[in-house]
Amino acid sequence: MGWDYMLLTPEAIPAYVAGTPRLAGLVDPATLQVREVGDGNLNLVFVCRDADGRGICLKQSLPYVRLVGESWPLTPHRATAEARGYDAAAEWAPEFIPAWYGFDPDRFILAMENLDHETIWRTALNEGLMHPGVEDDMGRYVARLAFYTSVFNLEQKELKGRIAASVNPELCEITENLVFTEPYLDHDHNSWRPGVEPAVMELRHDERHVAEVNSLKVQFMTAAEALIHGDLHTGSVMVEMDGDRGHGKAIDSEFCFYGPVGFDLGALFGNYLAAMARAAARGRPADFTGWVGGLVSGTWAAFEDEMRRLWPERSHRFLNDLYFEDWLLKMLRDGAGFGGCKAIRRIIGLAKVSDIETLDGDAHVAAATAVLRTGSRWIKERHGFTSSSDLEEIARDVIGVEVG
Ligand code: SR1
Ligand code: MG
Repeated sequence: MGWDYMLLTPEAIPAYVAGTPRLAGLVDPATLQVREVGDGNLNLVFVCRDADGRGICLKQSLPYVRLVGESWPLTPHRATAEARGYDAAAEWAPEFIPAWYGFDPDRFILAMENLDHETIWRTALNEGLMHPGVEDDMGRYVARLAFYTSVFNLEQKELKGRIAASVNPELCEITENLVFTEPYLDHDHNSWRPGVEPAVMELRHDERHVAEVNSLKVQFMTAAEALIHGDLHTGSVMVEMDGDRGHGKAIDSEFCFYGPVGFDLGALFGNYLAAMARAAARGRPADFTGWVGGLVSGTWAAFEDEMRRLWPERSHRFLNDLYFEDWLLKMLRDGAGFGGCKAIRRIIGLAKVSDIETLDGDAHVAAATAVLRTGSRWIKERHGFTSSSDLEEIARDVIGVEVG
């Protein structure tokens, strides 16, 4: 389908803001300075600041995948899904997202707080910068959505209505293909450097590995547990320090839908794994590698703590405490499985990560291989995991340095 809506330009934004009542009071359109900063895979992103220093960020969906170009059309309604994610988080987890200024459904434009003074977490991790506490924030963010948008909090008809309204088939199809399918097939989207080939082939010829990935894919496609972010990698988190404590805000929820809670945990875990492998390759100091090596446990502990805090508020008393303990263990194991898949796709498939891509020569091969092997062990061994340290111990063994 062709799409007919006006794309924003830096020059057009002051008039757009002035003509949009919910935005006009936030900044002074007459003195607005605008920069296009979209360096992601999909969208246009504009950061704007007025002469008094007041800011706003506008994000507009393109009708195609920016990473590839107009040859890959993609529904701009992904902005509708992103708005749904922000609406939910603004209600239940507002401290973990940018201030949310609403959605223009005719032009697929999202408006939010300008975070141009903050850093993308992946960039900070790549540079060896610590933001301790962000891993805690993200665990609590996942927990809040998991609790408040699920059967734990919502009445049956409300829940069914939300599940139906949140289907996001085009974006889910990208994930189904890029995360769970293409890495295991010959596909134009795939590439790797020659030294990584043995580890790629190990995965592809490992029937147990592929069967477990199949199982995780079907779970991703069918388990409507809660409204999830859907793409919660370290490039979807903005970070800043406040004294000794780092703070994180989740952005870019366009893959949002009712799916498995463990998929959001796994996105974090899998990207922490890439950061660990990079930290080892770069020979980062012990305080940094120790912190990065403990991110999985940090996020898990915060998730668990937040869920335990919320559990007594559940609206359905038939959900008993023993069920909850089983559910928590399942989330840990799901996080490990999805985390393995998310890490592996970033090595083999489309949309690789700078953590590993910017390493050269043997360092790249060692880090990429370690991510593949750790990811595969997380996937295959997850059914026996009882603690987040199980994931970290495997990463430490495979990467071969002291992390965590
Ligand atoms: C075609 S979009 C490629 C990737 O970018 C997003 O961040 C998602 O992870 C998606 O898989
Ligand atoms: Mg994204």
